[in-house]
Amino acid sequence: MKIQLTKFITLLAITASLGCGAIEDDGGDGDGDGDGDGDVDAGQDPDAPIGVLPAPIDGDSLQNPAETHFMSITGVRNFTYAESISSPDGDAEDFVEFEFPNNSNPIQNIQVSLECTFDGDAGANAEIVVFEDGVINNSTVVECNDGTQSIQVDNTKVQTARVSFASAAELTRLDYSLTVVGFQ
Ligand SMILES: [Ca+2]
Ligand SMILES: [Ca+2]
Repeated sequence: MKIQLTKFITLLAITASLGCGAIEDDGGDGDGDGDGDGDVDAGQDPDAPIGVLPAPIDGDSLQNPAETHFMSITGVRNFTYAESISSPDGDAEDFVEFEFPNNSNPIQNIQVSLECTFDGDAGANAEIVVFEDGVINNSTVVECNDGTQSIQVDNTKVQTARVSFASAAELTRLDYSLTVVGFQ
């Protein structure tokens, strides 16, 4: 019994000294933040997305877009919408609606561009996809900073552009400017 007790006390002493050592090491980092976090922070330093601010939730959706533009050759010929999204936290996607007058030819050629500035994952990418009457049109994808793309839409339907991330490995914020030109 006495031997076992001695061993136990010795173990306690070792554990206590190890604990003290760990705390001293953390203090040596000079973080000032405190306990044990020093190790985790050191491991995530390369990420450095600690300063990335998630985009505020703005509550828009496919059914409730942020803006609606009625475009015509004599009225609104183009528009620009500047906003932000972030992933995986914050406002994940934005929606802007636009509509053209019906024409004898339902095919409407429009120009779309998406200017992007990312904060966070350097490899992140985002894109615009256009929904027509609420149905996704997979042939109308426009990626970030890819210049002005000409796409076809159906002017008998209502278009909704969705801006969302194609990929983001860590907390990343996108400040973008979406431009749609319906009539040159
Ligand atoms: Ca937004
Ligand atoms: Ca949104």
